[in-house]
Amino acid sequence: MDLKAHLDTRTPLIDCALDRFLPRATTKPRTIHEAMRYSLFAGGKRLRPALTLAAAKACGGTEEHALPAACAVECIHTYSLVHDDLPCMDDDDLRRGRPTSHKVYGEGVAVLAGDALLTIAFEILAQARETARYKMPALIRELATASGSQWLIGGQVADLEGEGKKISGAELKYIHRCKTAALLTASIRLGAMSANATPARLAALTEFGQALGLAFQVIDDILDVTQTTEKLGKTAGKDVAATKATYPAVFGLDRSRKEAHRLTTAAHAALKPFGKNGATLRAFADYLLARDY
Ligand code: GRG
Repeated sequence: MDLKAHLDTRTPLIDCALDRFLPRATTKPRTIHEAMRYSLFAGGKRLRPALTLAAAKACGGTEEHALPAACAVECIHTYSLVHDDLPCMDDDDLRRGRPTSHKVYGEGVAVLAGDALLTIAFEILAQARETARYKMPALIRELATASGSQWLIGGQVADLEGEGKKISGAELKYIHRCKTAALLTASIRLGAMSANATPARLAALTEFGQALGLAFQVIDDILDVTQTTEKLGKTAGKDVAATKATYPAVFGLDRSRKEAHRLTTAAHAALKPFGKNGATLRAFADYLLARDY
C-alpha cells in the first residue's frame, strides 16, 4: 500500500475539519485566531490525525466519527510545537518550513496561541460521539493524560533537565515515551475508541502505538543528524548543538537504526489480531521507518 498517497488523500479531509472547528481568522481578537491558524495550517504531515482515522477504520468504525478526536490531537501536537520553539524552550526560528510563531507574532501571542490550541483541543473533542464502551469522560481523560504532566509535559521537563548532561539509555527511553509515544498512542487509541473497539483490540493498538511512537522518535533523532534543514523544514543538527539526549548520541547511529527496525517489527506484531484490516496501520509503521523528513 502507498501510504504517501493515502496521506495525500487524508490531509484535505483533516484540514477541512480543522478549518470548520477553528474560529475564522477574522474573529475578534484577530491576532490570536490568525496565529492559531498560522501554525495549524503550516504544512504539518498530519500523521497523528491520520493515525486516528486509520485506527478507527481498523476497528470497523468510520472516519467521520473519528474526525473530532483526530483534530483534537493535531491541535495538541501543534500547541506543543509552538511552545517547544519558544526562546525559553528549544529556541527555534523555523518550523514546518516557515518562521516560528513567536518570530511572526512575538512571544506573548505565541504563548497564547499555544494555550488556545491546547484549550480548543478539548472543545473539539467534546463534540465527539460517545460509544457504548467509551463515554465522554473516558475520551477527555485519554487526551488530558497523554498531554499532561506525566507524559507530554513530563517528557519535555525531563528533556529540558537532561540538556548538556550524560543520561542513561533508560532515561532517554523515558523521555521519548513521554514526549512522543504517549500522544501518538493516544491518537491511535482515540480512533479505536470512536469505533467502540473491544478491550482486546484497544490493548493491541496500545502496544502498536507504543512501539510505533518510540520508532518514530528514534528515526526523528537519526534524521536530525543525517538530513538538511531544507529537507526537514526545521533546523537540522539542533539536538547536537543543544547537547540533547538522542538515540544516536547515546547508542550511536548503527544501533539506533537497528532499534528503529526492531520497534517496527514489534509494531507489526501487535497488529496481528487485525489481519487484513490492519494493512493501513502496518503501512504507517513501514512509512515512518523509511521516511527521510
Ligand atoms: C512544550 C509541552 C511541550 C512539549 C513539547 C513537541 C515537543 C514536546 C517537542 C518538540 C521536539 C520533539 C523532538 C518532539 C517529539 C515529537 C516530534 C518528533 C514532533 C514532530 O512531529 P512531526 O514530524 O511534525 O509529525 P509535523 O510538523 O509534520 O506535524
